[in-house]
Amino acid sequence: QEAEATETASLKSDRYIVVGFSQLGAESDWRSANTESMKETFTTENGYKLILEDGQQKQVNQIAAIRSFIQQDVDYIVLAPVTETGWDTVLQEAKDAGIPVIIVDRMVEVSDEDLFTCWVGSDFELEGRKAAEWLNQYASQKNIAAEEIHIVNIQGTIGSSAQIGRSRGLLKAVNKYGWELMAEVTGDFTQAKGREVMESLLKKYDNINVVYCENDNEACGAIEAIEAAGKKVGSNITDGDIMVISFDGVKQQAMDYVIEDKIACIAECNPLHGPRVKAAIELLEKGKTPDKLSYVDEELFSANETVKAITVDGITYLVTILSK
Ligand code: GYE
Repeated sequence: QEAEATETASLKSDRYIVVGFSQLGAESDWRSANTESMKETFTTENGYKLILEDGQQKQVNQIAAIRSFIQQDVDYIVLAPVTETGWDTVLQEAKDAGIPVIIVDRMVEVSDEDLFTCWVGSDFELEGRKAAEWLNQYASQKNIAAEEIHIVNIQGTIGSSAQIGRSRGLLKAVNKYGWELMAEVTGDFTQAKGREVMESLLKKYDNINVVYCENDNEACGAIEAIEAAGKKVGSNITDGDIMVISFDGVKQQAMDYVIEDKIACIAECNPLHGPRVKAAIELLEKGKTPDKLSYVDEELFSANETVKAITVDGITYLVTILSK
């Protein structure tokens, strides 16, 4: 550790800005793209030294990483938190050490908002509401009654902002439109777990016709399970098809599935936060205050031309129709 501290000190004397990044893991294509974006942005050519720690889905590992960043006296700590709660103590330690903390992607739920400097990420509940509203529009265009819609939700990592927001977005629509939500089971945002969970859901329920997957990796896994069970993924949900709805729009296979109509709709989630975090650091370096919360604008992708636009809270979003 002393060696680390000396190394950091010498880097500082070289006038690099040292950024300690606690990434939560490597569960999905979204996550890989997010890590890549940080690595590409915080290069020595750009005047940075990035110390990257992979938390492997465990908050204890992330807390240990933050503590080691504090010991190394980094200039900034960037945290992509696995879940929302449980950060107060370690963020207080960073604050006491005078190190600004930038939260990225998922959010933290803390007793005092001053425990972090700013946050960049997505409005996950809005993503969920947009995806659910796409389904509502689709059903009304096709004259499909609410009672005919039987949904299972393959959730993300329980307690993560992306899961909480997307599940809430769906639940609001279920309550509003009267669809049947048969099950909510976590798929941990991975393809393997998505497949496994879908396999068991198909054994348990024979009338599932919509699968709401909280990311693309789970969606790809669910599609494998559906096809292995001899069922068809598609949009004719009153005719035996199972419709897949998903989030991210990062994984190439998922985008291909959209074009093949195997994924009906993807609510985009943008992982390219490196430049956004850098912009915040640049402001802080100049003694300015970045916005406390910065949300990224995101689209809906579909190859199905039934729904051209949706409206949530009075705001209309055009659907980006990917051509076949
Ligand atoms: O949607 C999922 C990833 O927190 C927004 O985490 C992120 C989510 C993303 O594993 O693919």
